[in-house]
Amino acid sequence: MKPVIGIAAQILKDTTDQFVGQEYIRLNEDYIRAVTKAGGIPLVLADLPCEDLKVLLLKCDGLILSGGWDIDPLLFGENEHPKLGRINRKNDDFFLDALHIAQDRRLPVLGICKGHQLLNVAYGGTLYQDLESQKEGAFRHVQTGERADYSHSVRIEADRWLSDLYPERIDVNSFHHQAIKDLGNGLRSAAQADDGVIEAIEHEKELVFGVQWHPEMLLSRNEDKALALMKKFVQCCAKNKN
Ligand SMILES: [Mn+2]
Repeated sequence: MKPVIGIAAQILKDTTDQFVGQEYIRLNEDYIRAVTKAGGIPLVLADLPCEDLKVLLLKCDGLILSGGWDIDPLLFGENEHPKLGRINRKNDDFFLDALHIAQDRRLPVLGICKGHQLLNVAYGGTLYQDLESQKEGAFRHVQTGERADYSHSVRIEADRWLSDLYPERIDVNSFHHQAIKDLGNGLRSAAQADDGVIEAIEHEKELVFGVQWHPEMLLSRNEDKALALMKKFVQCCAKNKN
């Protein structure tokens, strides 16, 4: 049977149409397509009371934390930097709840973009709240191109979860305002940009992985390459289930 992959979606306040202030559960369809093509069955998870979230995660074999806005700096012991972007604490707390349940169940977890940063914070790490002003020599990591355009390259580190999938250097997209500063406990870098920004992580012992780029958005450009990463995660969930 195919593994079921829970995908934690974002809570977003609408500011664009007639329902200003209305909150929406939003998940880019790319995630659904990517998990399906990688051989999994996606289950979209919304912000629910913990006991209900537990019931849904009992049906899951893995968890994906999706992309979204900035993370509340109080979660890593800092006050707001003047250039902190849009945050939604409720969303961060929901992601942390889902992660803690997945950890209790020893489910594999993949964080994408904000999800990758949230993993780092959950393991006690810190973030650059405004990468451009806080890290000297940082490239622009909020690209102006389309979602499947490449923005910068990353160097894949040896003996990591991505190293048997890709050559030493690959091009990726980049849509993040924040980035990992100090790594969380038990986490190590799996890929870095040339400005030193950590673009992928893995846990030393647990089945916990993160990527700062958006592989699901790259499906339309180079499906095999983008899918390799998703397939590896979905297969890890299938294997862990047995
Ligand atoms: Mn980047």
